[in-house]
Amino acid sequence: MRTQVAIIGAGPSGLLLGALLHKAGIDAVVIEQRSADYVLGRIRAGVLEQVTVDLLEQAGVAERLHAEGLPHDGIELCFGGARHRIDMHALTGGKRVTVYGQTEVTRDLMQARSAAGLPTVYEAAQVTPHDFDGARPYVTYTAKDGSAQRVDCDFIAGCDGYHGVCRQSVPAVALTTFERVYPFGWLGVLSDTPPVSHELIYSNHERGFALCSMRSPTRSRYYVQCSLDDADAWSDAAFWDELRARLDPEAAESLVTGPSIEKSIAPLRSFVAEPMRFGRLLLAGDAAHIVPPTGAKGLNLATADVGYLAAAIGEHYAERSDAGIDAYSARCLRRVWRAERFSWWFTSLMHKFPETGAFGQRIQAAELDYLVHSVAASTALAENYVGLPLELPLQRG
Ligand code: RFL
Ligand code: PHB
Repeated sequence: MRTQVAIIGAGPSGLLLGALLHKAGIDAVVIEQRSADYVLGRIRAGVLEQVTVDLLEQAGVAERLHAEGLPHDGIELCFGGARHRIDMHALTGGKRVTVYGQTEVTRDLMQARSAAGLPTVYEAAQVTPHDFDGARPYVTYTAKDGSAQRVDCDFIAGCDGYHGVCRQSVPAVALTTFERVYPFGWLGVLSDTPPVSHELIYSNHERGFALCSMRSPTRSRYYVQCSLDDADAWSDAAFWDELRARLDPEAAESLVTGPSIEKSIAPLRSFVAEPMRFGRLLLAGDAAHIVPPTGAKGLNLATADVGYLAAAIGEHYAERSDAGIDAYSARCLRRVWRAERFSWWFTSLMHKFPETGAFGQRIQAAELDYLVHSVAASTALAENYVGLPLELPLQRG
């Protein structure tokens, strides 16, 4: 098979890239190692920046997002037994975020892809990128029926997440990686219960961090900071008790509990691999960088990379210019490092770090107090939370 762009990975990065390239008249094949149901079963991010919404619109897949997504103008910070609202909308001159699950984004992209008859290969084994340092790269894989397949292409997009094959195919000497692993995880629970508050609550508590989020007016997503043990060790009752203990009295009182639909522990990590381009292999999303989820930046960084990448590939074909491809890595990394900084800062501010002791807790309390009482400090939080701009004209092709 021959295509212009072979996309490895059918997560949000790969599917969105496929949709944006299709809009620009560029052929792509998406090759995914898991089944479509498995990909849809992963419960992950829930908050979309305006940049992500704009890109989904540009890709023509924002109809349901506009109908069902929940626009949020603020977040609440809970500490010292009380909640304090950060009015992001007022502080950023009218920007907001949209609460809409990654599962739904992925479902919309999958449906649009199959409705347009675009090729996606699921359950591909031994997916391998080849010869990306030359002019004729290709990807090989074993199809579900056991047959050996080869896709010749102009570019390979590595959208295969943190554990994917693309970054691992790059010679170690060509890569520099930066990493911080946090000594705790997040235990997440999804439940068909009404959210405790109509905005997200990020709580700093001496027992540890907690987050109250949602997927819809009838479905809640809650997290508590935990040790990296097995999620099975947590009964639903133990989870609800722990969450309640970390909220202010009013929220604790009004929290509606119910059976968990999903319960899992996610480790927290900051990670960046530089550069993001090796000849004709371009990495995007979690394949190149990971942030701890505290600032809700993971998915949004992935879509921003893809925005830059789709524009760069579009420029290659429409204008016969590789300026965008050449600038791709540096452009992404500038924005990536700013989001890494924000996610690290927000994680450090909100979580319990045993090693910092009572001094660290007092410093966090002082910073939170400053944050909610200083317009300058809350503006910096709001500006980063709603998302930094993409330095690119988005509408092309
Ligand atoms: P994904 O979503 O990991 O998709 C990569 C896809 O590539 C496939 N793949 C391969 N395909 C072919 N061949 C191979 N060798 C392959 N290896 C892997 C995988 O099966 C998968 O389908 O990466 P992408 O598209 O870059 O999207 C990034 C986002 O998914 C990610 O940043 C966020 O979900 C991060 N994240 C969260 N972000 C938030 O903003 N808020 C959250 O609450 C949040 N929770 C999470 C998360 C990430 C998690 N991970 C990665 C463990 C919770 C978890 C558990
Ligand atoms: C979520 O709804 O899953 C979510 C929201 C905000 C975050 C992280 C996760 O910062």
